[in-house]
Amino acid sequence: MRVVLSDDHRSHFPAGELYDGALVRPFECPERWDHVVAALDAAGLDDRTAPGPVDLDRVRRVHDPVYVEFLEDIWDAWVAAGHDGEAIPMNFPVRGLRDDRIPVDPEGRLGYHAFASETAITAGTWHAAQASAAIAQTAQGLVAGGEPAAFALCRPPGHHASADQFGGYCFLNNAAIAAEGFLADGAERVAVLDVDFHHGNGTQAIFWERPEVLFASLHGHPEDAFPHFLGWEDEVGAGAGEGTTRNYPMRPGTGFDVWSAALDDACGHVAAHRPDALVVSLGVDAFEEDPISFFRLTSDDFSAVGRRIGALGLPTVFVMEGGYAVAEIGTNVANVLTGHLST
Ligand code: OKP
Ligand code: ZN
Repeated sequence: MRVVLSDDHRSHFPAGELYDGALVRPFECPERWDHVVAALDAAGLDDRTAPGPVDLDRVRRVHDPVYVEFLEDIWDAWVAAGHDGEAIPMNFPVRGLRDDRIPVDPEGRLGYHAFASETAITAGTWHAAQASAAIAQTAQGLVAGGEPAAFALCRPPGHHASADQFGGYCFLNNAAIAAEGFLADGAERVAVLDVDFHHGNGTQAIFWERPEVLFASLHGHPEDAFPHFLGWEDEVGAGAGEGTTRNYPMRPGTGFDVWSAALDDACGHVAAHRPDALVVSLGVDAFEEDPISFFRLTSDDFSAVGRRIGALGLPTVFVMEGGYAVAEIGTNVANVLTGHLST
């Protein structure tokens, strides 16, 4: 399996994540990448490819041009306005406030383009976000060109980013960008299967009314887990896209018995969609020891996840999302990929 990766992710690493009333070292940290690379080495997944330059025209098939411009210039605008610290959004156009005007002040722009406060923007964030999207695009191009599967080792992750909002450690929606890439390259139908512990709210919103893109997500129930305001089972898409969104919210303590039944069901919907390609939002935070999640998958279970996805027999791009048990993240990712390769 081809692995697409680059070192550019290191330019995004905020000093602070707002967590538990304090600024802590972010859970989403560069060592996650190091551990994944080490485990890929150990598993013999050594067919490495550097990404090409990001295709921003294709990024704008997913993201609002005004949002792309925001990501491009917010750091400079923030510094020019006299701020010294990292840029953290703190107030938002929620119920009762207007969301039909974009403020000029960088604090207002930040709030307009964010849905949560844990994710800081730094000098190197845009560079890393573009590199991450380029990795997804390059992996997608390899699979569109005939490779059976590729792994996009994206960092920062993407599935919480919507057309015009960042948050949950995500800026550009790498999985959605890969899915749109397949359509641009001639695919008629695409499926996005999101196995990250957290609901892929951004991906869901992007494809909500799109009949050609099936989105299925397995995640902690929004009543119990971030992002808290999307991901109920009754969300199935709208308009022409009604029926092409599927949600599997699950409760604290969920183990592989229940989780894998949901995966089977989701895979049934993927197969029924008859996609030309599959994008997997591959977070491994469903792991039992993940510090910010509450499912109980073991490292061995992740091999079975890879085999189940492989049984679909589809051209597949795996896109790295979450996973915060840093010491085990590599093993869990490698297990999915080797499980997939074994099919
Ligand atoms: C990103 B990805 C928990 C707070 C959650 C944000 C988590 C973002 C996860 N008390 N903080 O989906 O792995
Ligand atoms: Zn996650």
